[in-house]
Amino acid sequence: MDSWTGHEVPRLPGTGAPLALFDSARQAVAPTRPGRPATMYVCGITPYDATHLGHAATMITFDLVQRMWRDADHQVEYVQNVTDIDDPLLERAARDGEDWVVLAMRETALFREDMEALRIIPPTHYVGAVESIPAIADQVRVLLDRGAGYRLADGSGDIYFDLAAADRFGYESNLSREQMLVFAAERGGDPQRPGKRDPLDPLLWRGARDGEPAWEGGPLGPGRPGWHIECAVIALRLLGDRIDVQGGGNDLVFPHHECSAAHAEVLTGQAPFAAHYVHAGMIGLDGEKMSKSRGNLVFVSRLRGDRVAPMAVRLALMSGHYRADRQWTDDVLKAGQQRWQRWRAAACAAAGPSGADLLAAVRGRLADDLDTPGALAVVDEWADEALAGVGADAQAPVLMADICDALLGVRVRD
Ligand code: 5CA
Ligand code: ZN
Repeated sequence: MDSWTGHEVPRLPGTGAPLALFDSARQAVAPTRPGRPATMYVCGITPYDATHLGHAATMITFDLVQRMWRDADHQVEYVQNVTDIDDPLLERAARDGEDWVVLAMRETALFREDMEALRIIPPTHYVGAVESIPAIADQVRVLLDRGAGYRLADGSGDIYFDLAAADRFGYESNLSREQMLVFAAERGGDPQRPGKRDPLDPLLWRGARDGEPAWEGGPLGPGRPGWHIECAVIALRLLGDRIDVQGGGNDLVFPHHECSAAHAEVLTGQAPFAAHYVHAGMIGLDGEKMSKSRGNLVFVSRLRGDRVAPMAVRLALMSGHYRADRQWTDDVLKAGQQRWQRWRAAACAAAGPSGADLLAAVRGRLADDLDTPGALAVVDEWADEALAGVGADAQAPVLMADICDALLGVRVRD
């Protein structure tokens, strides 16, 4: 499907810094060693509601990865999906008496607008689950043929992945089996379902049900794909057998990314599927994770409608570290707005402290597991000094604007 429209990213002088990121599998910060091209897959929205600040924070995180890689002269192939067929989407459409296709199209269009406003560099490929169904069905067939999938004997037509085929299962999330069972039940799995070989076996193909959309699956029978196989197949098709970064929010650590990796590894015979599994913290409101099911959402579009500058929203979300679960509050937004005003004023100063030093410091902070609080503090200090008339580098304000634009995605000059 169509991605959104990007913008020019200024080239910065000198060489970018090599990026290190925390990998959930190794539980450590490790350097990324991108191949040619650098490859990243990020789990995108299920479009049954508008983009909220949690989605925005996660998309900004991976936008920063892309910006750091580009700055270090890597060509980046970035794939993001849209889960445009899934139970929650169908349930919402049914609740509101709406056509699920129209609902998904509308919310995806709004997401694109929000991403543009937040200056997120568009993915190279923006891919829907529905348009990928033939490819997914094909790979489910491969898993079945290899004995890594089985059909439930209850006549439902449902096909499950056999975890016995995945000998490394658990390496990505590092969870105990007890924890896995809890998360599987909470996050779209069905550990209680009778007839499965292992309660944790994930669904590969859901047989057609009355009143639900279904697609031809050839030997699979009519139905629709499971969730984890969707992301595994889209990533493998467009990025190859091994990717540099698999990304998403930390609600996807298990079962989603564990199962996607298991599917991909059985299909390719190569492990690990991703060199880094990178997870953004959850944005919450009033002490709870922001989520569609809880309904405690702050929409990016609502803030835009209230004429809040998207750059101030972006700065507010970057004021915390990407891995930290954190709360959205009025004070966080206010601080983002004030910072943006100060930076804009400083970018118009006649001179300031060394631009080269500022560039090295911002690169250094971001290279260290995307330390945005550190990077913002470095720019704050430069801005305070420039506004106080400290420093004689007359080129620095222009370079400062380019640094904010290229590395942080924040435009401070009109
Ligand atoms: N379509 C699936 C992924 S394949 C999905 O999780 N969709 S979603 O709409 O629920 O979330 C889209 C992305 O935003 C995912 O990467 C998810 O991990 C992330 N996300 C969801 N809620 C939050 C939140 N409160 N804070 C931060 N990130 C979030
Ligand atoms: Zn996904």
